[in-house]
Amino acid sequence: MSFWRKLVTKFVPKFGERVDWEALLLEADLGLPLTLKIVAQLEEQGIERDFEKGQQWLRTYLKELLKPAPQPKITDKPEVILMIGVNGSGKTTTTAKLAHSAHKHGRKVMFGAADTFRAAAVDQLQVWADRLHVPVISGKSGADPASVAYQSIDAAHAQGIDLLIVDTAGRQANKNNLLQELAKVKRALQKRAANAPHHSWLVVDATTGNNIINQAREFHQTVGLTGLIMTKLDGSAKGGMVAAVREEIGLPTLYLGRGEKPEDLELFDAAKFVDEFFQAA
Ligand SMILES: Nc1nc2c(ncn2[C@@H]2O[C@H](COP(=O)(O)OP(=O)(O)O)[C@@H](O)[C@H]2O)c(=O)[nH]1
Ligand SMILES: [Mg+2]
Repeated sequence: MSFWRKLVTKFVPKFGERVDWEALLLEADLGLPLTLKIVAQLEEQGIERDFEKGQQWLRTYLKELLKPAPQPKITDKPEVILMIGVNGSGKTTTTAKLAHSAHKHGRKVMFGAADTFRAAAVDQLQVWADRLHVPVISGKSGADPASVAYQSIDAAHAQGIDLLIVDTAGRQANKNNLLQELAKVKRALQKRAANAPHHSWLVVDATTGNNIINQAREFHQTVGLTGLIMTKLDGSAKGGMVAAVREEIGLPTLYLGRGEKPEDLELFDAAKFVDEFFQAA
């Protein structure tokens, strides 16, 4: 049974009584502000008691809300993506997936291994780089991530790279250190190319549910994000948080991760996502 069906069974009474939209939408991970806004609009239209009508309206509303924001056309070389997110969210795996996809378009890719917090992190990126034949610029374990980032953009310029993807750490002694470190990495890239990074993408794990909104807010405040990538949607996670993040922070979802292999990356398609969200509803 789809998760939405389960929720419907739980929150929508069979006869006459009020549908508990608020509980239903919160359980679907839409977050409080968006939930309250939707409930108010259902009531305003007088369809809050008609579940089928309400659900139909909600589908259209979510498709509209999640419509991808037009992405700027980047002509700089290299185009630089900064990968951001907490430990284990899927940054390194997504870095590999993005390289795989760029290769299909004939682009030359390079990785910057700015997760110097753990030696294993550099090794993990190196394994992907070897498999995908991508050059990597990395520092020693414990090296300054900002200097690795600077070296990588410098090398990418020198080697005529089309796309530089800078992988970063998701952990530090404390959260504030991590945020400051990311801000410093960003400044280092800017020193070499004023428009870099062209993209600062937050990678979040769909299974972490509600906490995603707090992560997005914090990273956005300090680093300034331009897009969201949600991973691990191949599991039981529902992904309603992409709507909460769009509503509360204005951040568009760009890609979805649906597995651990390089090809398991999907361009975000709002209509498809919403249809799947309500699957079998
Ligand atoms: N099932 C699934 N696993 C994923 C996905 N993306 C990443 N992973 C796994 O999640 C774990 C952490 O990923 P990693 O890229 O190392 O996260 P990082 O710490 O943010 O760099 C690894 O075991 C990955 O294979 C996904 O879309 N689906
Ligand atoms: Mg990593």
